[in-house]
Amino acid sequence: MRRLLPATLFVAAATVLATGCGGSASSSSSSDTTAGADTTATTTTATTGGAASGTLAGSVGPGFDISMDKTTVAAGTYTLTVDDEASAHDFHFTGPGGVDVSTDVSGTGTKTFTVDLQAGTYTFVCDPHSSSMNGTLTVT
Ligand SMILES: [Cu+2]
Repeated sequence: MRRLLPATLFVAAATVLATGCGGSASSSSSSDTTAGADTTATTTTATTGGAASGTLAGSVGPGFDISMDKTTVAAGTYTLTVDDEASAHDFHFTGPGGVDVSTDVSGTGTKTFTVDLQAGTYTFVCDPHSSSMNGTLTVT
């Protein structure tokens, strides 16, 4: 009987140690839950950062007219289609981010450009008649 007593104490001590390990495992589970929350936050950020996109239509000529179909758009990537109907005018679009696209003054027809628009003010002009043939596009 006296020999069993120390053995029982040893088992009890081992059980306490095992429980201690179990406690550590629970802490790890808590960390996993936190990581899950981070993943959710990342997804939310990606949704918020999703840039707008769409189409813009510019027109110049045949008279001394130049225009764009929208005056304000959200930042994003747009397909700009320009209808140049005059051999005396061009449609020159410039602004933030190095955007600088243009049709030819002597040429006519439709030209398509892909432009990455940032918040700010973009300008479109007919270069030979920029003082009277111009307009702006506001990007928010
Ligand atoms: Cu012009």
